[in-house]
Amino acid sequence: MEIEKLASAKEALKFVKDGMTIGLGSGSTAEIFIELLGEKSRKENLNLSCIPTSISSMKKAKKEKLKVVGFNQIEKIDIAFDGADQVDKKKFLLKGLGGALVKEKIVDYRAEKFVVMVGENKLVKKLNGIVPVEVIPMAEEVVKKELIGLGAQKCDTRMEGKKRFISENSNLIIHSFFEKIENPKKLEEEINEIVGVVDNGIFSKKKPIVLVGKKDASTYRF
Ligand code: A5P
Repeated sequence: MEIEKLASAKEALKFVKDGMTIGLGSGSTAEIFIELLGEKSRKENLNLSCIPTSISSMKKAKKEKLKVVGFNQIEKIDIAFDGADQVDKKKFLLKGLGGALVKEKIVDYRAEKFVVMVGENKLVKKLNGIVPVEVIPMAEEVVKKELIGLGAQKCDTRMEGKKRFISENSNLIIHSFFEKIENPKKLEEEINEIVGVVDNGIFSKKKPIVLVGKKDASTYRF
């Protein structure tokens, strides 16, 4: 698994050019990428500005001595690099099992180029399974009912031990389970139309460049 992640992150590094503003995703693959980016930036003395999608990515970037910026300091995001939980044949994504989906979508959707780094184990024919949905806490139960109305077989509030998991935006995350997602675009929109939903883990509106790492450390792109 690690070999696959490392291979895709190494390949992603080839897209980095001096002067770029870079969106940094979240999760283990993104963290590997951030480490490699730090090394490259120091070695080649690059001038990069990085906008992270979670506190952990921000901490990692700072540890790597990368310049961390916010939206008020930049004109545009040249490129964003992120992992994913599933990628289907049309390059629709499921993301957010790390709980950072809202900030990830804010950054990834706005980037001029969006690069997704995954191992082969993340590839599926059709998206299926857990769709994380970030909700305003008071709407927790009503949103669950409406997700069931949209076809979810099950909805559980994400927990952290015995307590509800709280996102970095002070919201709850509902793990809604969809056995098969026939139309990711439609479902992404329908879920986001539910009043009380902040956003969900289906990423269908920005076509990424997908870099797939294999067990033998080779990569391919689609
Ligand atoms: C974080 O919220 C997620 O969207 C991650 O990008 C996703 O869970 C992939 O994580 P790994 O790179 O750790 O598999």
